[in-house]
Amino acid sequence: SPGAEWWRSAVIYQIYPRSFADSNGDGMGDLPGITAHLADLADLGIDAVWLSPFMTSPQKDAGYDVADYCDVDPLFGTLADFDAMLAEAHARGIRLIVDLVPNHSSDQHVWFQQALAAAPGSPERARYLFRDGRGEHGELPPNNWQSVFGGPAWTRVTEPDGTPGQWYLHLFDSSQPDFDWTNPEVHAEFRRILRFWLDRGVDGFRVDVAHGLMKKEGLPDFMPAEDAGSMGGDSVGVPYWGQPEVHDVYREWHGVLAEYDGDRALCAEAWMPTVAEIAMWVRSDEMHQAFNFGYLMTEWDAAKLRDVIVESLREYHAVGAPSTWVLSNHDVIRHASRLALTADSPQGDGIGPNSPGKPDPVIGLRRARGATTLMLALPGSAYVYQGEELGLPEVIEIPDEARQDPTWFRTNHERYGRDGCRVPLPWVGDAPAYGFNTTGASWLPQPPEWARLARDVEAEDAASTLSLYTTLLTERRARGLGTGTLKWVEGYDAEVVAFRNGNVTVIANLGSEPVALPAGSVIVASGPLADASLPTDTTVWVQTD
Ligand code: ISL
Repeated sequence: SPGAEWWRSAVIYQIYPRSFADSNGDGMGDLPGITAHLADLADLGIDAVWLSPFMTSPQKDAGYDVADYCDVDPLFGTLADFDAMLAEAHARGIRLIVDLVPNHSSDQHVWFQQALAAAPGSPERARYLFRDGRGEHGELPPNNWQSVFGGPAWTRVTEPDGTPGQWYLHLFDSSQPDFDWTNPEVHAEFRRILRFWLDRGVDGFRVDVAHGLMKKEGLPDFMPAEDAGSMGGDSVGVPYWGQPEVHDVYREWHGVLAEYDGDRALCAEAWMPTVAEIAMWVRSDEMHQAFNFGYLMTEWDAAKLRDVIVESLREYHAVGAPSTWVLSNHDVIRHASRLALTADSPQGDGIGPNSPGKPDPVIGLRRARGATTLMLALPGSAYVYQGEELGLPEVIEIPDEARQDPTWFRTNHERYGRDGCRVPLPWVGDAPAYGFNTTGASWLPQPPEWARLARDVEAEDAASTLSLYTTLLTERRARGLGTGTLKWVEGYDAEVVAFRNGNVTVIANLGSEPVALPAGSVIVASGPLADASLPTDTTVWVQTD
């Protein structure tokens, strides 16, 4: 597995702990469940794990609402379980990065509780963004910002004396108050949190909402997109995304990580509109990586894919970093469904009860396998979201009463939210809860197709998606594709993506006509090949020297 600056070419597997594996039968995945399956992840051939939040939390946003940053939520286990998991991962050569949520805490965090009990203008309030309301009696929110999950981004509190009082900012749910990152106390606290996990041995952090920590001074009203354009930039008008002061925070954290040996790394989660804006969080003295959402958001179209690959290599190269590649995560429609959707937002909350049509599962899976076979041949680092190695689709048929994502509630059921990509994994086709645990309990219901998509079933099938991922990861590592260089191959139709990386020629056929295979031996194909030709929606790796 990669050594120095391992993150430049690593394949990093995202574990969403509540849905991975449940050791105690309460229907919620946990840390001992992860430890028990690390051997399976080593067999799959990944280099590192990114673990979504497992810290103490009331779980209003599935753990992205942290009440204690330096402890494990009892749902998931204990700090001793964490240490055991980390030791087992390291023993197997798997690095571990953990999720850090610095934009906001839970409203149950002791600092927020202290802020509610303290007076306006107090140092306790100054750790968050409390403001007086507008209107004669302060009855209107301080500005017009909207929550990402829907509804206003401000909630009014009742003061300790019982009167209606100030408002606090929450870019997400009202249970997730935003910190004030102009306050040095907040900086000091997060340096302490970083060191707490670095001292335990983690290899780095995935930084949640990395583009949101700093807000424009004065918290001015948000200018509608039309006007923002006339100010000269895509996100220039958004006063809470991508403010330049955020760079200071990441320089500070880079310095903290640099005090530790072993190439600890920071990866930014920053949903900005262009690859260039995403890449701006990466610098040799700031973040090591940023998720390439430009690639994720690209539809199944050869010209658009070529363009985004060119743009990604250029923009990340310009900041001295490798590109990352990612197709799925816990916030977006699983790519085995998304790539068969026509005109929807890739974010899970983009589909709802009134969305047109349902993605075709056969086309979706074929394209997902083709897209992954393309992705894992690209130079740079790749992220794999738990379950995509089984070809799991988005689960759309979840009973309304079982849904848990705050988006579902905050939009009055107009958007389904992101539960459909978070359904607990199937490990055993013929077992209670498909082997997620032994009791059959599951925090979200699992659909019947989990029986044939279970890990043990796919492990026996050479044509399964699990077998495909295992071959791709083995060959990627053996051939050093992650540290290679991409060279475009000319001479194919516009609907074909073709490039070389080392001795591997990669051909993806997104057109409707079969494409002739180049001379050489086939290493791996995302689907069946017919008469030495590459069918629609299929990608192949051919050794051509
Ligand atoms: O800001 C956005 C769009 O411009 C959102 O896509 C936003 O960046 C994204 O929702 C952030 O997600 C992360 O933080 C959320 C949490 O619910 C997600 O699960 C997490 O990945 C709040 O902590």
